[in-house]
Amino acid sequence: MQNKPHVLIYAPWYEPAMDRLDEIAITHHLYKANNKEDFLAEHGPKCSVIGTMHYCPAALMDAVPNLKLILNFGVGYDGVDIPAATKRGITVVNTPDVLNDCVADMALSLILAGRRKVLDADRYIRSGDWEKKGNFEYVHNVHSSKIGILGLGRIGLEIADRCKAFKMDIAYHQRTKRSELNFKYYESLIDMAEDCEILVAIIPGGETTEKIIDERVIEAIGPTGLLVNVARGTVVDNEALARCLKDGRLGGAALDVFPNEPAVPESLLEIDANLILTPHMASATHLTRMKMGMILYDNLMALRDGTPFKTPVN
Ligand code: NAP
Ligand code: 8YV
Repeated sequence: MQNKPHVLIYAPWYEPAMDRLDEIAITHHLYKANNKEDFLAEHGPKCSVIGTMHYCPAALMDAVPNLKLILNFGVGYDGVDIPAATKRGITVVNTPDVLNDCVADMALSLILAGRRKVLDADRYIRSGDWEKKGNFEYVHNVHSSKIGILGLGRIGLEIADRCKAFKMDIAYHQRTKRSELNFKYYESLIDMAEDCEILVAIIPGGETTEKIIDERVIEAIGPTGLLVNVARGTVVDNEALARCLKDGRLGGAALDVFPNEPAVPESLLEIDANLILTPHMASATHLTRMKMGMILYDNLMALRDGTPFKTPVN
């Protein structure tokens, strides 16, 4: 094949999908290099593409002077400097839609496990407490409970569909009302949090949503309520969350995402009940990760063939 583009892989993704890129491109794996500066200086100028996951600052773009395309493995691209890319004439593509079901499945897993305290109950048996102390505590319903979805976009809508099947009462908040849908819309997040027993966040990260779930919102969800975050770690004030869980102002939380992954705030790790932590795995099934990778493959083909990109975000 002629004119194989050179791709700088900043961070690796699902290996079977990443390996497919080698059919149509020459890949340079920066994350494997001992001396990243030397590696960038040697290979950066050859590359017209960067492959990454949610991260590409302007400085990295500048280290690849012939850059035309950024492949972002993920639908969220909050760590990619979009204005800098646009200014430099670089297209950024992401992987929307193919992960909606998977992420919604995970959100429901966390809602069900959090509400019914499945992990605490498992620990209750293993510690011998069932025999020592008798039956586990009573918990709150999933069915018939009121859920507020923060972000009724592609994934939020799939979560809503699943909540309907679980006979939940569904509301949502975002900046734009979706008049075509029958769910109750709240103009104010705090008002929705006050009315709901479960709040699930599925909005983009970045400056505009930073700590949008602050101490006031967390308190509004309340002592019998559950917060589920499958969005980005930055959308929650995690220190306030830890305080509210510790002193009982919030009933429980289930978090798939954290501000500085893979680090998890110490204040959360200290909490041993009513808190479920998962390592950013909502889209991490073989099939979904392959589909995400193949969207990037198709976009790379488009660059090679001079045809329109499949999923540009700028
Ligand atoms: P989407 O279709 O663009 O939906 C995002 C929704 O968030 C929109 O409906 C938008 O509505 C709302 N929103 C945006 N900014 C907001 C704000 N400041 N306040 C309130 N609502 C706001 O995106 P998606 O494909 O569903 O993905 C959503 C996000 O989920 C991604 O960006 C990513 O961060 C996260 N995610 C996480 C995982 C994981 O593994 N845990 C996997 C996939 C995605 P308005 O514009 O009307 O406000
Ligand atoms: C992935 C995600 O975990 O799509 C997103 O925005 O956060 C997830 O699907 C991912 O991109 C791999 O890090």
